[in-house]
Amino acid sequence: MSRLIVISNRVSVPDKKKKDGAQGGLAVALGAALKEHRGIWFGWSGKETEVFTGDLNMQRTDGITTATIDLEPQDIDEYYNGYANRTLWPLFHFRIDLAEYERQFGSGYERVNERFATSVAPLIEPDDLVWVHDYHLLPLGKMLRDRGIKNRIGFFLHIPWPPTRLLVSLPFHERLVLTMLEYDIIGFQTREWLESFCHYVEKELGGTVDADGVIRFEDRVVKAQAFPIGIDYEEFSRAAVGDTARSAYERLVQSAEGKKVLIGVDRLDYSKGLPDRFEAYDRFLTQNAESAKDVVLLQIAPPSREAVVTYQEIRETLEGLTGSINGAHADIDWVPIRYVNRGYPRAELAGFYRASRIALVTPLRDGMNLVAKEYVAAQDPEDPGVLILSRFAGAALQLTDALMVNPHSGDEVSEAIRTALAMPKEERIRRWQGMIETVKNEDVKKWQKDFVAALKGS
Ligand code: GDG
Repeated sequence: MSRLIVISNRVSVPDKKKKDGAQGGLAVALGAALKEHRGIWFGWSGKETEVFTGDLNMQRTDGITTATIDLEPQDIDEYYNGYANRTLWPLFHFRIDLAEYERQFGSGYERVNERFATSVAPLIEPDDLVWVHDYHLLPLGKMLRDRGIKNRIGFFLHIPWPPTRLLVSLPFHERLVLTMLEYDIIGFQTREWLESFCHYVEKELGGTVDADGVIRFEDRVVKAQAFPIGIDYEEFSRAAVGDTARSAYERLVQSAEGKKVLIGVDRLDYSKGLPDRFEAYDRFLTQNAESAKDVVLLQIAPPSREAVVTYQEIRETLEGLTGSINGAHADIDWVPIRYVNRGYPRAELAGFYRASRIALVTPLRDGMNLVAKEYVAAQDPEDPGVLILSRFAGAALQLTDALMVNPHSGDEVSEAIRTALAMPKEERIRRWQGMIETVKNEDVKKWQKDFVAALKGS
């Protein structure tokens, strides 16, 4: 069997000793694939070094080999906080108003991709399969080819691919996409992002795309395909009925004092639509004064990318909104929004999901969104809650039994909250049954297997 070399910005190894299961499904799935294929996971250590040396820190943990490099402060500024998170992330989430096009970000991004390529290339043996992840490393395939790597190389994009008319606002967009055509296979979360990519290749580069997603451009042949990512259903649904989840469940139910809990769980990121969600909830409270005190919104929002100004701003906006909404509606014995700026262990999250009658998953744009799938997996089959889901999340193409909303419309979201609260148990069960089949069958193990099979060319 070929070895698998996984390359991503950061390396995250599943840690069995962590009883709370603090690891995400992605780390678990990639970890399993690496174990099976005796592979190596390569990426940035998350640490700084004064001068880049390219020295590899190799470790073997629980059957998985990791290799990491340290980066210079300037690399982190320009590549990670700069081009990845201030240029590509907003642009790829359709926010050209927030995208910053600084020339040094672009050169820092290329420099760090070169550094990745130089450091990882010596680890790659002739039969290895190479799997590159996400927007931090779009051009890595080309840089590996430049170093003589002839192996099968695949790339998976975890976030949306923007429409051509937005992507062309990026300086040197052609140069960036051309580097991607050095991969053998390119994976997207959904058909929608796949189609946007193919549209760009045809309209801007003059390449051709056949019905099977095979792209031809000059002497290159690249397969493009959708591989919707899932969660580790087995692990998560088991966690939802474990001891930790049960105490978290009890804690939330008791503190809610008979009120129905609406839950939101999101990294604190402007793509997740949190201000719009809070405003829609405010509208619901105003329009439904009689039932308002029967509900409470728990919003868990761990901080993210705090070095980037737009992330500091979204935090301030939410603090202001929470204050004004709570100030306007609260009473001495009730506060409508519990806004929590911290993360919880996964098993506790599972208990919180199970204790919540409604999940509000309303991103303005999202590659997939795993929270929607986790919420479904954590429900009690006899008395499941209702998923209110943004039509702009990749997950909306799969979880078609959710209550679908336009997250920009406060009226629509407020109406969906009312509908969800009044929904008879039979309808909740029927919708949940439709969704759980997908969550169970299209899980992260299937995603990983499908991608690796495609990468092998089988
Ligand atoms: C990117 C794409 C795509 C959140 N709060 C806590 C916590 N989380 C976990 C959730 C979930 C994960 O973080 C978030 O995953 P999402 O898919 O919702 O979103 P992104 O972080 O933006 O991920 C996205 C994904 O990549 C995978 O391809 O679906 O579209 O943007 O698992 O549970 N976990 C813990 N405590 C928290 O408080 N332990």
